[in-house]
Amino acid sequence: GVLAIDHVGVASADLNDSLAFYRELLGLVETHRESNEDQQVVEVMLAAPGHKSSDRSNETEPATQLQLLAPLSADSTVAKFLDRSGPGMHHLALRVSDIQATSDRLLARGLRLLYPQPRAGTAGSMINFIHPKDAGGVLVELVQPARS
Ligand code: CMX
Ligand code: CO
Repeated sequence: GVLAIDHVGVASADLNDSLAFYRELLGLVETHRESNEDQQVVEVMLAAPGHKSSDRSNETEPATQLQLLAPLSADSTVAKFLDRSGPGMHHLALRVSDIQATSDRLLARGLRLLYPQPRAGTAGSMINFIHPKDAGGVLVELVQPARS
């Protein structure tokens, strides 16, 4: 089942602008950064200070994070989103214990997943997406974290 809200994805036309806002002005802490060639995005993960993901507390569960997304190329899905909608909220990511089991349950109910098999997500996780038309207008990402 769903364990937590893993992250909220925000599409950014300029990562430096977004970091000036969320990191410098609002004080969120950068926890991770990577390029995902498969998704054609650069992503920066941020967490509130004091949460485990920012390495400043003893909490056992990782915090919900903010995922800033910038396109690596013009054919990135995030580039298409920015062209059509401009920068802003892009997706809601739910952390699941077993992405295959969750996918099977959704598929059995007739919901559309975007990929036939999970793909590589942040930090070795496995991800898939529920089509926004089958999720009340929200692009919902399913994330099974890498085993720690
Ligand atoms: N949130 C909500 N609705 C969205 C959406 C979003 N992010 N992106 C598109 N839509 C809507 C469109 O507005 C459109 O609605 P209308 O038909 O009413 O206009 C509908 O979905 C279908 O749009 P489309 O043009 O057919 O599809 P797109 O080419 O825009 O692709 C999607 C949409 C979801 C299939 C594509 O963005 C995708 O494959 N996403 C999954 C991968 C991804 O988002 N990667 C980046 C994040 C990686 C990560 O989190 O690690
Ligand atoms: Co995401």
